Amino acid sequence: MRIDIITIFPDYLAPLGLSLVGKARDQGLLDIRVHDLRDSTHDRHRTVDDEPYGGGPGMVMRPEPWGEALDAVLAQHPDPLLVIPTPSGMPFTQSLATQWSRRPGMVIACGRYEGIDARVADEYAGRAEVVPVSLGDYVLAGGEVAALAIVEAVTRLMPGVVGNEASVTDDSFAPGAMEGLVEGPVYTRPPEWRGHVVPDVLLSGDHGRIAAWRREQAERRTGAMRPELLEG
Ligand code: 6GU
Repeated sequence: MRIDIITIFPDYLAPLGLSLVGKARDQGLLDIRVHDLRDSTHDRHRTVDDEPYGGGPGMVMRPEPWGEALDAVLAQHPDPLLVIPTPSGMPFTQSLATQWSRRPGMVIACGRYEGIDARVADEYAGRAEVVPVSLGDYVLAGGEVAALAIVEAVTRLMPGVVGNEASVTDDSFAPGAMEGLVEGPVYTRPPEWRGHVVPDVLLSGDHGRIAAWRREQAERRTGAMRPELLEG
């Protein structure tokens, strides 16, 4: 999979050299390229922002650098998907991560300030699938942290990126037996730690009882932490 990320803070994406994603890059499963938006400016101060038309606080990212950067990068994508992280986007879900993990690649446009001039998304809607996405109902200072989250969620679903396939299919939010529930508690050795014991059932070797217990724990935790998931 080919992933291009455009940002004014390329160093923010350094963690993509680590862990599962870093290993997948080393193995040639993933081709991630991070681009500095300021390389697509032509003024002495490498300006990427300006005041909002209509007034108001903060600054808006100018369309011209985005146009130059996106023209160059999208031309290298046969089936272009343009992801724009923004708190005003659609929720980024496991379902989107699964769909995107089956694509040849994506471009992620990381905005800062109050966002990117809206004409940029309009311009590329004719040439790419443009998807504004949000991680949740809070405001980050820019799209870079969201890009890290999206790349990790998508690429760990690609064949060969996570060693144990079951650890992907058993995820909270993965389609399957526990669909719609978050995972319950997990335990490993030792059987007693600081007076806290591992539930007996997990040591019983009775796979039927263990599965039933895990299901009940998942329902209990979902009710406590995410009651809205139990509606409908
Ligand atoms: Cl995707 N971007 C920004 N800037 N803030 C967010 C977000 C994204 N998701 C939640 N808050």
